[in-house]
Amino acid sequence: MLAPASLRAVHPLGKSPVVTDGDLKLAESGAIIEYLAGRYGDGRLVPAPDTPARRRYTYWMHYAEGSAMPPLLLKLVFGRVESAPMPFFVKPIARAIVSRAMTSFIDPQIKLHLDFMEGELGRSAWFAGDDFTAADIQMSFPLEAAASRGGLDASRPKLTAFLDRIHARPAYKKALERGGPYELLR
Ligand SMILES: N[C@@H](CCC(=O)N[C@@H](CS)C(=O)NCC(=O)O)C(=O)O
Repeated sequence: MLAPASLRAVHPLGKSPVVTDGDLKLAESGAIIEYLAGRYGDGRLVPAPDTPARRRYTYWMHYAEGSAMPPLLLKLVFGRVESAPMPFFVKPIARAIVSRAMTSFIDPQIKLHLDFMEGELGRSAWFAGDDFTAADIQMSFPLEAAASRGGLDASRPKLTAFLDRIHARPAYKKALERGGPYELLR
């Protein structure tokens, strides 16, 4: 599941996303989005400083990769253990560990976060408030991952409507046209 080694030529961690802009090489999705919004956003997509919307914006910008993503990544990695090559006598043990990790920690954590996010989107249309911001772009990724492997479905109408609205944005469609379709790992 690793990225191609060629990405290490761009950044030592060899992960995506990574952008170059002139001499600048920048990794880390949140840092990239904040850079693009600051450099090219012309005041759009970021709430004014020292406002409640800005505090929420900052919170969700960090929360996406700092809190929402880790259990979804654990789910992905633990989910692969069963199909990984291993001696046959180890398989039942590995399966038991995976099952225990999933039921006692990973799945409940994902549910906790989904419930929390669903509740927060009950407060306003977008994560930072009534206006779409760059934090919504950052939040769309863990929610895509949750829809793919974390059990996010129509039982959480605010979150699924959020993803629908993200997908309907002309800028999102344009990005897919340029970058090509993508599929998240399950
Ligand atoms: N926290 C980083 C995560 C970067 C990351 O792990 N990217 C994944 C794809 S979503 C990746 O490149 N995985 C392949 C690898 O680690 O080789 C960010 O938000 O940019």
